[in-house]
Amino acid sequence: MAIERTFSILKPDATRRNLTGAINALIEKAGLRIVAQKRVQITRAQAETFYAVHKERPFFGELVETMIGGPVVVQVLEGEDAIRKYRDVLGATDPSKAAPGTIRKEFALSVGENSAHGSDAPETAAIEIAQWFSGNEIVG
Ligand code: RTP
Ligand code: MG
Repeated sequence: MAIERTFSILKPDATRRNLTGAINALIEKAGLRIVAQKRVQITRAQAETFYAVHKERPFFGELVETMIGGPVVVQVLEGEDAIRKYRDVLGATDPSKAAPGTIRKEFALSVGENSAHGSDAPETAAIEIAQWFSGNEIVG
């Protein structure tokens, strides 16, 4: 399996409850390396662009409001099979359906406040990483 990079966001519900370290511990325990990380306040325009794939969905407005409701931590994670592995560590979108030990089972409050995002494919990972980090901010 190739070494990959994926993009992660620790969402406002996680920063608000001071859970970024606890989530990072699960990320690192899974064998993923945090090769870039910064805390930012996302603008409305950035949130709308980031989740543009969902713009026709009924939850889009609520999703944007939630993502701009407080600071987030954006990250690049590196490791073997990183995209799939991080999706496994995140668990199901709905925390009530997430497996024990996953980030969303352990920490998420609801579908809307589900603590973290992970890219879903190599193409989206590349786009999302480039949207948030310049090359010299990523140190593998
Ligand atoms: P993410 O993109 O944040 O990693 O989450 P995901 O792939 O597991 O789920 P996705 O289908 O991409 O949905 C993006 C985010 O929208 C919110 N959502 N709300 N109310 C609802 O039915 C609903 N469905 C999705 C979630 O916060 C989800 O993470
Ligand atoms: Mg998604």
